Amino acid sequence: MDTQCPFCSVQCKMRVIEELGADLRSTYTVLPRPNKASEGRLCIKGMNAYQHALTGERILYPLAKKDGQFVRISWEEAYALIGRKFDELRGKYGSDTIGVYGGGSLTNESAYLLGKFARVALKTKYIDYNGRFCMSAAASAGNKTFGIDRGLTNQLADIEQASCIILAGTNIAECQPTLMPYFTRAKEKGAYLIAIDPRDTGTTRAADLHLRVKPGMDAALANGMLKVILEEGLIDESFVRQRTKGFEELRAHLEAQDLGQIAELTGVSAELIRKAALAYGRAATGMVFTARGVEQQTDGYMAVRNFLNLVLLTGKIGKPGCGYGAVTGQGNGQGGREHGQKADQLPGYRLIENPEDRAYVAGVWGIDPAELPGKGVSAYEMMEKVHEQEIRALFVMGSNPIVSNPNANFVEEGLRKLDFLVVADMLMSETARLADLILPVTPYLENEGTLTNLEGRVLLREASRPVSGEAKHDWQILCDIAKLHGKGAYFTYSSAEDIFNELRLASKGGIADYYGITYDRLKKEEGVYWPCPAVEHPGTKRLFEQSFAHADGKAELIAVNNHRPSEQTSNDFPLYLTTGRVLTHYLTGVQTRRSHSLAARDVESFMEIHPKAAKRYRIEDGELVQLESRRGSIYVRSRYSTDIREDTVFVPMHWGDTQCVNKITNQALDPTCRMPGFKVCAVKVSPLRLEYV
Ligand SMILES: Nc1nc2c(c(=O)[nH]1)N[C@H]1C(S)=C(S)[C@@H](COP(=O)(O)OP(=O)(O)OC[C@H]3O[C@@H](n4cnc5c(=O)[nH]c(N)nc54)[C@H](O)[C@@H]3O)O[C@H]1N2
Ligand SMILES: Nc1nc2c(c(=O)[nH]1)N[C@H]1C(S)=C(S)[C@@H](COP(=O)(O)OP(=O)(O)OC[C@H]3O[C@@H](n4cnc5c(=O)[nH]c(N)nc54)[C@H](O)[C@@H]3O)O[C@H]1N2
Ligand code: SF4
Ligand SMILES: [Mo]
Repeated sequence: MDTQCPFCSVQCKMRVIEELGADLRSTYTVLPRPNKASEGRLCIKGMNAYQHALTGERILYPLAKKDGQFVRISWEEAYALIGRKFDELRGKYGSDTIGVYGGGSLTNESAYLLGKFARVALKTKYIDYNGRFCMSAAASAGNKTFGIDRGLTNQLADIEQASCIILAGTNIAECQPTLMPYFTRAKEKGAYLIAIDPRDTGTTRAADLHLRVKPGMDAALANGMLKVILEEGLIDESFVRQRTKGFEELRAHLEAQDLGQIAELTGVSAELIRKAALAYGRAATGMVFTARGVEQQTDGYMAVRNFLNLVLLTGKIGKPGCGYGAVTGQGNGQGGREHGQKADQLPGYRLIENPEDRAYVAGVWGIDPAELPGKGVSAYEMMEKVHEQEIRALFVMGSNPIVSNPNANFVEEGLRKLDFLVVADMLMSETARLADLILPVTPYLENEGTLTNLEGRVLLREASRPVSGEAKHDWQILCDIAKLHGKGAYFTYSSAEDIFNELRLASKGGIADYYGITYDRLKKEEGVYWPCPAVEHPGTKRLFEQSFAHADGKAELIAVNNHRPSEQTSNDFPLYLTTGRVLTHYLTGVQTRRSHSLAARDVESFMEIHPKAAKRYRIEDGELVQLESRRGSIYVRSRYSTDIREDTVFVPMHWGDTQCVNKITNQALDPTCRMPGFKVCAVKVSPLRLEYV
């Protein structure tokens, strides 16, 4: 079976071979397939992905909760229940009482259809998706600065042409492992690698210079580097003059910065800040990458903008070996944010509040623009609406919100108040356990569709394994429910390709223009880069060679203040907690915890703590500890490590229940993009020993 990995944004291609033995048991062999992004590599998660897709724990039939227990029902019963409940609640409270919550693992076809489903079939304004927690800071910074948001402005092949590379808050070695050779090849050609991370990771170890920034202080660190670049005359003046605006304000702001003070704020010495700035500023070519370390902050939008200032002031963009990358996270983190599952968005990156965009998309959908709802609210704010019972029914497709939202206890409390919770998933997630109705869906081996990788390369995921049990594809479920609501005429697709052809049209002329991309081309061309406005168009490998996407063709510079994280440490909560990922698990772990080869490597969560900090709080190595914030507590095992700053502990996000780190994270949101500050909160830690219980 030729297919594509269901996990991260590289979207490595693979072949899964299933052989039936004499004992009628199947064995599986997984082989990487050559492809321009992964170059024929696979990481351990991809190698073992088939295990969760084929586990005996797959949900294969619709399940309804009766007296606290799930019982198998037929699809007819499931749909009748949805029809009855949705009608009843809408009759009482209006259409906006139903919320729709999507995900970046959905194919482009399903993500597109989910947006149409919410607006046309349910007529609700409340739709958003888990990508809000992932890409919203970088996406809004890219849109505002460049006029377009595509993860990488360049193709991956450009990386080895860069002579200086900044990796800020990105742990590629564990999170996009098959991309590491792009960076090691760049190093072999003489590139200088700078990593910015409060911890030592596989990625920082590959770097020539590691700036161990204090959590949440990236904007200030970038100000320090910008100041040095300004003072040393390393600005590309003709580029700044011709292709950007806002320089004078930025210059005045930078002149007023004090490097000593920035060193203090960031915990990185002025010498190291200078060293990094000179290396990047003097290099002939260079690329900057940011990921969630910089972005999942209450100033994530502005922090990214300051890294973009760095790119623009040095003119390092739109040329071979020069560019920026927001390292996209989920398999379809890119496509998932382009085609309308975001609260304010319509397909092709159009805006739901823009009258021309509304008219265009309504035309494609065959409805009156006045019928389209307005914009809703961001993912976490939807959970607040659930709490307030403004949303009384929630339809979740492709996410596990009670584990992935910040302040997870509050989110769980809210979901328990719902009159009706429907979860479409292939596995029993923590959120599915709370559902009134679970709809079984197909995993990657069974579900064909397109996904757009971190480069903006649209790829066709083949899927030839027959559907297991009574599972259905996400898009089929949406079409069936639309029919229930008398909207079947707008949802008459018989294949993913049918939906894609409508998506092409709906995105035509938009920022993320897929019109020129067809299934035929995808089969022949190993993927096509958007924007691709015509079938004859080759696709856009490198953005901004001539101009930026704003009407005047210029990129926007902006002065960024030295923000501090919204929650600070105190006597009661003396340590910073930062959160993130490990190599073997994926997001809330619903899939990877069911893959025995992966689960065996990391069976439970942990807290990485510096031995000196551990001594202060009487924590032994390997013992269970209680980690407490102003919002709750979790229980994890300590792991001594000198890889982390003494003022910071790290806990991965892949476990639920008592190890769900989001029970203690902070729900404060970035004011612009509504990204939660997942990467910094204040905690205290104490040993969990009998004597203390
Ligand atoms: N193995 C694995 N791979 C994955 C995923 C997974 O769950 N597991 N998820 C996928 C998804 S959806 C995403 S979004 C990506 C995420 O990819 P990344 O963003 O690379 O992953 P994280 O571990 O969340 O954070 C990256 C680094 O940021 C650092 N960091 C923490 N706080 C700060 C800070 O204040 N400043 C700076 N500069 N750095 C900080 C952390 O120590 C961490 O090493 O990975 C994708 N790939
Ligand atoms: N503390 C902390 N919290 C974080 C983060 C962090 O770094 N720190 N990172 C944030 C980020 S970047 C992200 S992306 C979010 C992710 O947060 P979630 O979206 O909640 O995480 P997943 O574990 O991917 O949940 C996906 C669910 O959908 C199911 N699923 C997978 N594929 C499909 C499909 O094709 N169709 C359907 N219907 N279901 C499917 C899976 O089985 C799983 O139950 O978490 C965020 N939360
Ligand atoms: S998890 Fe990412 S790097 Fe690993 S095989 Fe899958 S797509 Fe490739
Ligand atoms: Mo993500």
